[in-house]
Amino acid sequence: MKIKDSELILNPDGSIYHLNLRPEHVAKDIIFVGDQNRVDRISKHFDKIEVETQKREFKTCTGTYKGKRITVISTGIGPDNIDIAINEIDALFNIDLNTREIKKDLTSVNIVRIGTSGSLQADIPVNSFVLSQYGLGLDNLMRSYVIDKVIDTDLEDAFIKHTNWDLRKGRPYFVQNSPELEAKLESDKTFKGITGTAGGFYGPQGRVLRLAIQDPELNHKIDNFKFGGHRVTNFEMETSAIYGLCKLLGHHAVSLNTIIANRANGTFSEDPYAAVDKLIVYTLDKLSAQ
Ligand code: R1P
Repeated sequence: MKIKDSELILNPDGSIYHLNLRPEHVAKDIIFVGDQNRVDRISKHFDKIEVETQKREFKTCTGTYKGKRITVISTGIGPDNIDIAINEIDALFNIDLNTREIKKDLTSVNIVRIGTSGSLQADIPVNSFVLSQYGLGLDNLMRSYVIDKVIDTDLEDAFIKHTNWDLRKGRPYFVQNSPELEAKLESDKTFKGITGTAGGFYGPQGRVLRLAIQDPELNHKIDNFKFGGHRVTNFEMETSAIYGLCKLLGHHAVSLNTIIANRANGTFSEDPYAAVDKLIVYTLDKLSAQ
């Protein structure tokens, strides 16, 4: 069935609406970053640059690192941008943009997020790396899709009970990463756990400046939630949307975050820039390894 012009929007040069990319511009190994400036900090390590483009917060560079073709895309802040980035990347691979029909043979890509994040656990210090085994969506984005087959409802029910979660804020959901991609990216340098994805930076992550928050005890309840050996390690704003959309569309995803703040003991990295650079080189080497 042909997808209508209003639903799959293309630019005059045939590129997809927000990302400004055509199918030949994107590698099957894709790195997501939040900050546009982080794209150059990754691509400066490339042997060769093939394509660079930017529209709004979506800045892209495709090139090779140690012979491996990799695309880096900045998504800006938040799960709403992840919805755009992953749906459009999937369309570039799995929808024929000329006929506007879904292809018969679908392609699966790898998506690795290199992000920054705040730790909720005192024993996961600033400058360390966290690999998210699950994304915990506190943001509602995935509730717009049919997600029953990709969410862990046992974790969900236990979390709602433990935190006495107010369901007027929506229903939290848990989605797993790609264990195959985790095996490629893990090492003794990576802490592992559940990453909470919030739909905002202040109130939704329990930060109080001038506004009172709905549940001042929530962060503490989240940091002592335990289920089957899992605990919530960190907070950021993209992982659960990446995991949910990739699981539904058949792509592989892992989120890696540098811890720049420790919310449990109130510390902040003295050099977050250097800490992120270490995660960049770590990830490029792991992704390009045979
Ligand atoms: C908030 O400051 C932003 O930083 C974190 C959060 O997820 C949010 O996007 O990640 P990035 O550094 O990748 O943007």
